[in-house]
Amino acid sequence: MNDTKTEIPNRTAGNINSVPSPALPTEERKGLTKKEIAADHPTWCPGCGDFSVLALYFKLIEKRKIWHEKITTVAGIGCSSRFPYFVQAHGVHYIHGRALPFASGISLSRPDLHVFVFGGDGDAFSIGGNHFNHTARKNVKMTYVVMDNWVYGLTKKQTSPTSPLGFKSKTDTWGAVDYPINPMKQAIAAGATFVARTTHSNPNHVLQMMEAAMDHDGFSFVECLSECVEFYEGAFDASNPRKGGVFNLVPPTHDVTNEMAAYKLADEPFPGYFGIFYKNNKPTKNTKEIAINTSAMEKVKGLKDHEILQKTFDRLK
Ligand SMILES: Cc1ncc(C[n+]2csc(CCOP(=O)(O)OP(=O)(O)O)c2C)c(N)n1
Ligand code: SF4
Ligand SMILES: [Mg+2]
Repeated sequence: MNDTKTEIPNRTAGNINSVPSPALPTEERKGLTKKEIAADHPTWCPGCGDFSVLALYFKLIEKRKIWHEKITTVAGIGCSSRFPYFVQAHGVHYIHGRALPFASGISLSRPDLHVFVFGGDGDAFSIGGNHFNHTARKNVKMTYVVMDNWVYGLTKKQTSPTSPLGFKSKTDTWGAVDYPINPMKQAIAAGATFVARTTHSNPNHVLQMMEAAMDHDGFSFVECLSECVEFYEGAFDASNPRKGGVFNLVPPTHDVTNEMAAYKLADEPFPGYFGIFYKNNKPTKNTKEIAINTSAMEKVKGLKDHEILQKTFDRLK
């Protein structure tokens, strides 16, 4: 058994690069270029909204000079969840709906990294619905961007939990009859400590929201409308001024710390508002676990790993 342990530095809020990488030199390094971050050519349909989200993720990494070893990109299954394939960095394309528990493990064991999770409305709110609620309430530090296209794209047009009433799909040929969920209300009610909404058709806004989400010390959730041009064309036209719609920013008078006000904002009919709806600074699960671990390690100070194991076995006798 290895008795030498690598100290994993803890990052709270702020600049990801401010914490030195365990095995790498700490001298000033150049930020990555898009060429160094882009991997495979995305296989999305031409015109898919997901391209915009990926391009802005690259921009975020470039702008904030984040190094490969400082981030990880996690996803479940779906068109949107192919995301990690297209990023030249550490990442995981995991099981459908299970991206958040996997990401929680990374976040809790490597608090010096920033964990980004990308996925679709089906992945987040159908099969992954419970994981969404529990990760939010635990306030595990990560950024979750849900690319909401109101449909299951990868499996070719089934009703999703965000499809509006009347939407005709392969599972609802006469039109959807089940009431859709409201992702913003759900995130606020579940206890997410940062809740924002944006749309692929406004790139500057997407970048702004991803940056603010990354800087938040806690579970940050961003709903990003991302049009599926193949199976739900025009779904978000009413939110796009270039298509005759309106893009309304969250009013400057809105108090982001007021949960009830955020909930009310989320209740506005489509296209609603875009921006940060809710934000608070509750301690994260990461911080709490570090405190527990530190106090537990204090009790076994000076012991070798096999002696700690032996002590544990002795206690079980
Ligand atoms: C356990 C399991 N059940 C069902 C599927 C089939 N499946 C793959 S992706 C998907 C839904 C994807 O929809 P969404 O998350 O909205 O992503 P999109 O393709 O729209 O980006 C389903 C049902 C699966 N891969 N695994
Ligand atoms: S099917 Fe829809 S969501 Fe999937 S890549 Fe094509 S346009 Fe995008
Ligand atoms: Mg979808």
